Amino acid sequence: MPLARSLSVTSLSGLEEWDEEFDLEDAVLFEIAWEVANKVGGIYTVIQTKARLTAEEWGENYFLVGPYVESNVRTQVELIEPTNPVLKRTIDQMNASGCKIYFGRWLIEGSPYVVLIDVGFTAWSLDRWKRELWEHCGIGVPWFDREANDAVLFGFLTAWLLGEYAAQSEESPHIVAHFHEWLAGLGLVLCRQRQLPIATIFTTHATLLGRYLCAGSVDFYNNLAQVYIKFTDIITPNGLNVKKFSAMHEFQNLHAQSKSRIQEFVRGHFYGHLDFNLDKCLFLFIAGRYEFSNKGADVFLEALARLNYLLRVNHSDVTVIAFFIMPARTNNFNVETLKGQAVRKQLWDTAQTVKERFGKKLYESLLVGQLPDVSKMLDKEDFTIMKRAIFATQRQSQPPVCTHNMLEDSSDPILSCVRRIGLFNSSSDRVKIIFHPEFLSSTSPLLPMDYEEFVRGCHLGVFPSYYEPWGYTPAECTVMGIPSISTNLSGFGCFMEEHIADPSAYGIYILDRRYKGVDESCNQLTSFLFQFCKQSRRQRIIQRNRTERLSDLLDWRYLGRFYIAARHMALAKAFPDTFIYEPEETASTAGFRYPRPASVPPSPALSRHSSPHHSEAEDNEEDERYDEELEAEKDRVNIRQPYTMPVKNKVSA
Ligand code: G6P
Ligand code: 1S3
Repeated sequence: MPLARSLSVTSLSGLEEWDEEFDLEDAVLFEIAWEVANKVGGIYTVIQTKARLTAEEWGENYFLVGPYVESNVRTQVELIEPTNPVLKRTIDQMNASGCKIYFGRWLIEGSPYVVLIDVGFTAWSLDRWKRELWEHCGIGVPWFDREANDAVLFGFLTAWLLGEYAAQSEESPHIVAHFHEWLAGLGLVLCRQRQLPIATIFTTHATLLGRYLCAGSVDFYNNLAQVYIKFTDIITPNGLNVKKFSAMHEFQNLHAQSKSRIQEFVRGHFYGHLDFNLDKCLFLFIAGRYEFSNKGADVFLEALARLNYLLRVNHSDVTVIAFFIMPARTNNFNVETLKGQAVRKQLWDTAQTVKERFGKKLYESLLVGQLPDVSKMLDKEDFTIMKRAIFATQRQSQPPVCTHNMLEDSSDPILSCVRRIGLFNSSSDRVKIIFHPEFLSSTSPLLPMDYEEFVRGCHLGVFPSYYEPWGYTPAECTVMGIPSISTNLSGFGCFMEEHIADPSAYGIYILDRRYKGVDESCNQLTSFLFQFCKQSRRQRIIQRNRTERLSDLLDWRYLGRFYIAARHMALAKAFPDTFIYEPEETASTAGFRYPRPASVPPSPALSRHSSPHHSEAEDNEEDERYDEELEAEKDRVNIRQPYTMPVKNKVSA
């Protein structure tokens, strides 16, 4: 009996409402990745954020398959008995044959089912499976490579699972198996080699070849034609689960709250050197896998040195603090950094003590009906406590560039570059650097914030990547209403360039790294940064509003359609008698374009300043004008409906 499932995609501002009903028959979807319930990098974000939409579409017939990692399961997964009788028989059969397979619900939005495979438990089969791989597929795997060994075990076990599921089914089922990245890819190879009756999809998120060639001295992009031998059926842009706040400006409030926490950290880090105005301080950051040139940290540092020069010669009162959040090998925080936060805490405690003593004297005075003698409110002891606290803020050295003790300090690429360009956090520098070689955590004694809170508190994310198939970091900034810089060599940058008429007006700066040399790209980046520093607070607020309005474009509710099209394509190829694929499904995904914002001035520098010289009346008048313009922009986006989605997804045999 065919099961009818309906998918309803709610209206997105400016993007077409998409409501369709289609019949997936008895199809079952297995989505297989090493990062299912196992955070390693960006693939985890893809799977985890997409789960809700996919679960809505496939319901009880959607299974994620990943590795069993006890610590992850303890915190993220509720183990249960398999609900689907065929899958239960499959797992029971495999467990009876020497495997250890678990079933549960992943406790994330959408609560998808997960099948978790303990690859270590079947490690005794490794040599046999490697031999089979060599004999049947001509693929050799070195014996000492842990990652490759895991990939072999995971691949054989997933192929076993899929084959067993097909065998246990009473009628021939329509199985779609979607594999992510090479760590899961062997499963697909084996499905094909064993000729399992399964529709298969493979998504690559990055290639090792590209990563290594780009990080080396090869002119990768000019030789792409020679290394690129396989074509791609569909490009599936990565989406996010966009959180909508009931109050439109809540994300602006969150920015202010998180920024004040970063400011608190900066007060400690720069103790004794707080000779800059924190209210005029802009927080920039780069974050991600520590691949110095692939992620563009080299270009960022160079541009920061040039920005420092520009801000100095222009006597700017803006200070830029650039955070580098990239994990490297360390042995914990360094003493000077920890001391900074301890000194700040001590100053705070001192101020509280003196305040209490002051308050007590004030109270005593009022009790006897007298106004206090203000000159006697602070006594000698108060001054001693305060002087001692101030003495503690003296330091001989500059505020540290790096928050941790690096194991490879002398050869570390960021530190070596900082030494070369001389950005040592001295008083005369308008650009300061903080390298935090560890991912952020809300339990850190130094900067107790998780990544999302930190991003919200910053002003600009800078991701000048050279090799970046997609790049989640600028996308995450966008949905939080934080402007960012990406490049036309990143999937995200190209996607935004294609869909937005004037990206920089929306706080999406796209650096040209494709047609410009490194020096020219550095100049362009410097110019973006310098222009950004020249914006007034009001201009930044307006820009953040525009940035946040792009969220819909990055929502899985919109981007999920590419995955849906991929599955239809795979089903139609494997089961042509039951499913057909309409090529318009993907063709219809092109074409949408956010128009230039109606209120945008030709350049942000031409927008008005939030200067104290403005009268309140002027401010109100301008506020109203901007509000009207912002409304007008929204209307302009809303009336554009250029999409036609497929209506015919399936025909029965
Ligand atoms: C948000 C808050 C405002 C605050 C502003 C600071 O918009 O709602 O109250 O003034 O952030 O912006 P800035 O770009 O200077 O951090
Ligand atoms: C890859 O992770 P990376 O940082 O090694 O996959 C991500 C998810 O698809 C993608 O956003 C990124 O560009 C790739 O490089």
